[in-house]
Amino acid sequence: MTQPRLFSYWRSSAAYRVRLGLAFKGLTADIVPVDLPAGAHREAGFQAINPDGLVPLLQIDGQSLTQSLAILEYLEETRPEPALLPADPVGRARVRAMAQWIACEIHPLNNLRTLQYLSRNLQLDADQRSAWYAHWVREGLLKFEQHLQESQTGDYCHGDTPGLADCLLMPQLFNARIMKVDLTGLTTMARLESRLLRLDWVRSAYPYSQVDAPGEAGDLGLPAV
Ligand SMILES: N[C@@H](CCC(=O)N[C@@H](CS)C(=O)NCC(=O)O)C(=O)O
Repeated sequence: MTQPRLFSYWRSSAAYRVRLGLAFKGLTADIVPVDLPAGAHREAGFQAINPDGLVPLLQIDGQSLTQSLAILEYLEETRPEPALLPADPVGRARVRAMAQWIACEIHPLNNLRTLQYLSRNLQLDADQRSAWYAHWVREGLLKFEQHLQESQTGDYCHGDTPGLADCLLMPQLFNARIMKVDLTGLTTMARLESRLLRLDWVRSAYPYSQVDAPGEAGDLGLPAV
């Protein structure tokens, strides 16, 4: 079987989600870096592969898959073990709600093209742009924290094994850190994050473990992995 290929960018949170899902399932993929800040996703070569002009894109089983949540669900359906989703319908609904909280409520407000529109079209300066970013990310993470505190069921987002919600939370937290968002009070997720960062499969998917990552994680005060 041909090894999967993942079009990725080291600090793309949507690509990080898929790297986590693949690593969790014990799958290895060839990483094809797409340099988003340089605009590689808008060039003809990548557009021919993904006209959406977004990462991640996963080539697997002879298919080209887009949208990180759809990709993770595909992996779950085709490779059920280990499971990203709990067995019971209520648990699955809870985990999917947490995943969508990040994918639908937080991430679209802080992705590259949104931020570029703020500065290029609306002429916001760097401080205003950062304030936009920090506002929406902190507000979203506070709500996620509240969900965790009210109904956390174990050592991870749901129960005592990591799963889909953790694959969404880790990248959003990483991005928040890199953008220096105030994480005060987000104590439950900080605990989950440090627990997750001890796992080999998480470390292999971590942005600073990627071939296209620059410098040292320590430069940004990030947890060393
Ligand atoms: N909902 C999509 C989001 C994909 C997305 O926005 N990817 C970002 C990187 S995290 C991207 O390619 N951005 C390019 C741009 O905004 O121009 C998913 O979950 O896969």
